[in-house]
Amino acid sequence: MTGRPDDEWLLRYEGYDPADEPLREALCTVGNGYLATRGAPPEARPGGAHYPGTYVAGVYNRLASRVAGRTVENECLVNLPHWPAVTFRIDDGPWFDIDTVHLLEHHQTLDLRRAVLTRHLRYRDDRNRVTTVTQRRLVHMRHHHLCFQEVVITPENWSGRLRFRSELDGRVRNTLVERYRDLADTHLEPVGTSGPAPDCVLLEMRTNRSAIPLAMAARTALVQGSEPIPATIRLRSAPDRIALDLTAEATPGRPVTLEKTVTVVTGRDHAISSPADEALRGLAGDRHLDDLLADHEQAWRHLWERFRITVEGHPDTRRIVLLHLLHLLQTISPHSADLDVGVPARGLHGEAYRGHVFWDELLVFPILNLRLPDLTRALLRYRHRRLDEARAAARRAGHIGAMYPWQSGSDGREESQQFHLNPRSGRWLPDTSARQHHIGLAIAHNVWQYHQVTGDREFLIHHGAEMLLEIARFWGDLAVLDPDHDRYVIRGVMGPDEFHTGYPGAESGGIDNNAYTNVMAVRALSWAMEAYAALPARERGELSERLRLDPTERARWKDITHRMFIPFHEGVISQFEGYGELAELDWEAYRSRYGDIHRLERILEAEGDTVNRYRASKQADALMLFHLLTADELLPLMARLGYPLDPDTIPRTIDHYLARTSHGSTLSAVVHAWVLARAHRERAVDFFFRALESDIVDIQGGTTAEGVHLGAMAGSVDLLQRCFSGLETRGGHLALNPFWPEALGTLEINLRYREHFLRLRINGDRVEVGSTDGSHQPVRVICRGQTAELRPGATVRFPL
Ligand code: IFM
Repeated sequence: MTGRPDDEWLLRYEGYDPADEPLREALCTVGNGYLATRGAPPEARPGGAHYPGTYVAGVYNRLASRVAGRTVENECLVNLPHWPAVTFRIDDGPWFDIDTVHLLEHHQTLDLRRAVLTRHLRYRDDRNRVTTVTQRRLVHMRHHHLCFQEVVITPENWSGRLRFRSELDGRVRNTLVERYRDLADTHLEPVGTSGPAPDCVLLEMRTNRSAIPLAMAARTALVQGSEPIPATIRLRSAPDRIALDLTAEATPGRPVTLEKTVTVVTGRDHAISSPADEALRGLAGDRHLDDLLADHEQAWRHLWERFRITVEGHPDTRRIVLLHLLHLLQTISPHSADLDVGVPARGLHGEAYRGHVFWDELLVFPILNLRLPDLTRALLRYRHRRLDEARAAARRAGHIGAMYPWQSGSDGREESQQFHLNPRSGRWLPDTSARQHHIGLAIAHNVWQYHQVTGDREFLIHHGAEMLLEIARFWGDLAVLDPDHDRYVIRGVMGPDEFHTGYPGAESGGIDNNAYTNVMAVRALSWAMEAYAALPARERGELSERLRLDPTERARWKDITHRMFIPFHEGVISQFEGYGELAELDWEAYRSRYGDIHRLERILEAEGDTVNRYRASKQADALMLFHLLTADELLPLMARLGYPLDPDTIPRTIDHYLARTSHGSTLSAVVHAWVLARAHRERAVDFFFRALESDIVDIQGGTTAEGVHLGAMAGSVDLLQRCFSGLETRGGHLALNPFWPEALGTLEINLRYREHFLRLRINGDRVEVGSTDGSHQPVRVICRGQTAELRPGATVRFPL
């Protein structure tokens, strides 16, 4: 990546190397929250260096496959037809193929301000003809069904017949991820093609199991300047693709432009009569391209106004922060509010984890809560709609309440795979990650956070309290009173550290008393009781009757919040009970033998060993407690449980795990930066930069190409927003306690808190909070013990 220091809004790539393409294609994805398209060139076919991928949020399909002698089912976010497909040839020469011509120049730029991808190249062919090609693409942020691809060809030293092929190409499968290549990958079946007008084509397909109809329509025009040019047009079609071939005369120095406008509609969309009908209606009308572009830019300008976060620091830092926000907004945007979708961990940018929804939204919601809280609400509704499925899962497991799935897709059933491939050993192994029941605790946390930030009582009354109570109920039931400890214990789970699937010798049975899980379960029980008490009497009575909640159950919950077992060893919080008895790993030996040991579990398994034997974590686990809870929250909670922590316990615990973590997940750097921010600012800043690099330099070695890491993207921004600034939104006021790294210069953030649009400015010397004009209630701002009332239109300042 390179960039001019003066333009942090451009992500530029110079040159062309097929080996870099998969990463670039993921990072150059353009999208609008409804759909996203990877940055594969329009002429690309899958295979080799390129992977054309388009994904519409929530369009999943389930297929059965045979792996390791068993039938398994996987639900996948479906790769949809390649709508940008445009290629060209000169006279009767071959169709353009970047990998066979002699390239003279190649630049690619993602304009972060407008989410427009531009590629510019010059090449010489085997007849010494020199041609300039410029390709421009966008997925419209205001009109969410609309996409646009432009290809401009300029002959430099030749004239001749220029033939374009503009296609909707349904010959796509889900083949991006090498590890999944043994799994069934064909999710679409053709329905029909037609050419309803000379410049227009329509492709209809359907997912072959979920039966979601899909239509794409394309209108293609050839212009010179802004004038249409005479062209002969031929329609070509096959069941799974349809194209227009457009031929015109080209002369040196006179650019010929192909403009392709495409609409994408699926059967999941609202306010449509049918996908095909809507796709064609979307192309009708005489909206001028310039107006559409202006609308698109305006929609992005409005979003950037809300999402403005800037640090003085280095321009590369600012660029990456913008890139992270861009990809967040291309995955979750105001369009998501109506879609019944969750937050796919890898964006709409690829096929890793099959587009599933995990707990990563924990790191995404803090960004949305303080800007577009109605989006968090919509994403929480995705969870609420799947509450019945979570209840059924709890019942099947012999429990009450709601057991949310670790991985979720269309209908909320558990989508974690039953077997996964260790690419190092080539073995398919049982996958026990569905034991990560802590996902439900993250959902409870998110409900509570949303409530704290917005004070949205209607949500709490109609959805939030029910989720909190049902989640609490599950944990209240899973916790059992253990006579040996004379405390409540939780057995057979997996913590956020995905290395430990069980104890040595019982590899898939889960572990007991994961400290993070036990503490968060206590929190969830407390939130449920608080929410219950906060409901208006009528709604409380109705909910209580509906859920058959009785005082005995609530009394048990209260007891658990005083008597939960938390394991310790060597003066630190144990990741789980028995962790202290595990062997120490010789980290240096493994580092020097393997170099990259992020995925230590794969290395050990391939060696015939198991990571379960060692004190080794993939990512922050016990340390998540210091990420989600401030010391003010954690210390009284632990004291109430009968574990008063001495002042050194937290730093000792941080050091203990820091030395024993491989950071095999990009979430790890975010959490480590957070927990180190108070005591080890420099190390925290190192982890912050590591989190920023997660995708742009693909620190996990090849994973970004399969989809960006949305949790790390949002989490790295949240480090600026809430961690280094010490921003908290508890108890109806705004608190700030900055530990601001001066190397980052001044921070400026736009926020929405309650009715206020705020502008926050922090540097090493002072904090400033300004509110825009309006008639809303003043808000209390507290900064390191100083309190001020912030009125609309006013600014409060605190020296540090
Ligand atoms: O949710 C994460 C998990 O914590 C670590 N493995 C990847 C998942 C999806 O990002």
